[in-house]
Amino acid sequence: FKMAKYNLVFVLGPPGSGKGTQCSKIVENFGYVHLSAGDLLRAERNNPGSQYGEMIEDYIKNGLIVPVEITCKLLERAMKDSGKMSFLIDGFPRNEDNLQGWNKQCGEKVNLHFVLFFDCSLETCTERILARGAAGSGRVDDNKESLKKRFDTYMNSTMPIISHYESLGLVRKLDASRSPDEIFKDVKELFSKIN
Ligand code: UP5
Ligand code: MG
Repeated sequence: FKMAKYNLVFVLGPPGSGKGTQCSKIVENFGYVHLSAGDLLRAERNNPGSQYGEMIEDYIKNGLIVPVEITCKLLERAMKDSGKMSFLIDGFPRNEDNLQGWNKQCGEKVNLHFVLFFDCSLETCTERILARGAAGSGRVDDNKESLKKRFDTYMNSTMPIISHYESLGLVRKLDASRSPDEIFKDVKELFSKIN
């Protein structure tokens, strides 16, 4: 007897590289469920019943990574509640704590197809995010000061996780500085090859 495993793709890349944008397109075309760890944390922060609201707000404003126990619990719950089996996990795992916690809590229950890595210069990402902030995104971290901290965290904590998956041969790297449609052409090819 073998338990059915969740099908998984992790989606990583710097802030503003287009993870959310491409995930929406993948959902439309390939029927995956999109779970953005950041979106789940923001929803939890806005949940008046949550004991973690203030803490999450603080971490996000400072571009710091929330302890994995919280993020993992939110992801696991969303996976269960969806009733589905195939997921894009966007913006996670972002550091060693995330990776260890995830492997311990969920590693056995999932089949990781690959890690989709959106490679994009920090200059391009900055332009996109500051434009989004100026247009009224409402995100507390779409400002110059928070963005600098988000980039620091990305360089110091998330890049090593991407290297880790690279050494396992699991990274699919795409040039994310192009237009959304151009990027999606390559994304489509990768997903067409699954199964
Ligand atoms: N845009 C998108 N693609 C474009 C393209 N090809 N050309 C031109 N413009 C493009 O896109 C960003 C903006 O760029 C949008 O305006 C879009 O229209 C435009 P988006 O698709 O939103 O990019 P994305 O990579 O998703 O950017 P996001 O800002 O969401 O990235 P982050 O990784 O910073 O945000 P996330 O929500 O994942 O995390 C936020 C914070 O939550 C983290 O800093 C951290 O504090 C916390 N967090 C954790 O603690 N743990 C986690 O596991 C996850 C998050
Ligand atoms: Mg996003």
